[in-house]
Amino acid sequence: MGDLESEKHVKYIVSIEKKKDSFEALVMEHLRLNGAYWGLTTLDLLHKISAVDPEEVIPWVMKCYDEDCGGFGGNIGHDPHLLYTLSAVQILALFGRIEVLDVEKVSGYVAGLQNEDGSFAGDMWGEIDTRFSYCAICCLSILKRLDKINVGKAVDFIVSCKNLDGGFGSIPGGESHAGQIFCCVGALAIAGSLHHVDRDLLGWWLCERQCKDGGLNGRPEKLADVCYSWWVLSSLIMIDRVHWIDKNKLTNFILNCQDKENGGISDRPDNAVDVFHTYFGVAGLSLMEYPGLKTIDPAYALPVDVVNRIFFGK
Ligand code: GRG
Repeated sequence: MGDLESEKHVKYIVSIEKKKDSFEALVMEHLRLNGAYWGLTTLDLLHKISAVDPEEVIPWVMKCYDEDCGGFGGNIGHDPHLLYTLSAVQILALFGRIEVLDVEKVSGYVAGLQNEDGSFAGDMWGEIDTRFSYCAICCLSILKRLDKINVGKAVDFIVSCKNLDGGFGSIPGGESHAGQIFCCVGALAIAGSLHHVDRDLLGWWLCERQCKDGGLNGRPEKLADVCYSWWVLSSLIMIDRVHWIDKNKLTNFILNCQDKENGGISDRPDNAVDVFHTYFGVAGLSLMEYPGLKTIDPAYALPVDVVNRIFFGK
C-alpha cells in the first residue's frame, strides 16, 4: 500500500497531454474536455495546477465553444452538450477566468435545455437524465444565473426520481445507482433542497456499498471501483453520514490501486490506470482529508478554495 505517490501522479497527468496518439488519447477523443477537467482538478488538489500553462489551456477550451448556441463540445468541432459545458465552466473556474465567457449566452444555452416537467435534456437531441439536471444546476450556480431556470420544477423532477430504497435513478423509476445519487444529492444541495432526502435511509444504502476489500461499489452485487470513492463519499458527506463507512479501509483500497512506478490510479488493484480513476482516487482521498491534499467541495466537485473564490471573492 504505502503513501500517495503525488509526484508520480502529477507526472502521469502532465504526460497524457503529450501522448496524443496513445490508445487512451484516442478513446478519450470525444470527451477530451471532461478529461481536461479530471486532470486539471487532480493537479489542483495536489497543489500542482502550476504544472500547466493557463494561456495554453484556456484558448483550447474556448475552441470547443459553439458560438451559435452557447454550449461546449467534448473537443474542437464536436457538438455541444451539457456534460462538456459544465467541464468547460469548471475548468475556467479553476483558473479564476469565468470572465472569458459570454455568461448570458452560456447560461441561456443551459436554461434552454429545461423541459416543462423540470427535467433537462443533455443537448438538442433530447435525452433526459438526472446527470443533466446536475450539470445544469451546477453550471448555472457557478455562473450565478440559477434565476434563468425554474428551480422548483427542477427539484420536483429530481425528487420524482427518488426510490423506495432512498436512492435516486436517472429517470423516474430508474434503478438507484451511486453515480446518479451523487447527481441528485449534489443538485439538491446546490438548490438548497436537501430536506427532500431521507438521510438515514439513503445513508444506509450508501454505506452498504463498502465491500470486503474496503472499496466501494455503485450498486448491490457489483465489484468495488475507485470511482465510487467519489460518487458515494461525496453523497455521504452532503447528507452528513460519512462516519458510517470505514475510511481506513477505503484509503488503503485507493492507495493499492496506484501505479507506483509510472503514476496514475486504476479502478481496482493491478488494472491499467487512467485519468478518470486518478481523479476519483485523489478526490476520494481529499474527501477523507488525506494529508497534503486540498479539500474538495462535495457538491461542486471543485477545490473548496475555488468555490470560495467564486461565491465570496476570496
Ligand atoms: C463534475 C464529478 C462531476 C460529474 C458531472 C457526468 C456526471 C456529472 C455524473 C455521472 C454520474 C454517473 C452516472 C456515474 C457513474 C459512472 C459509471 C462508473 C458507470 C458505470 O456503470 P456500470 O453499470 O458500472 O457499468 P457498475 O459499477 O454498476 O457495474
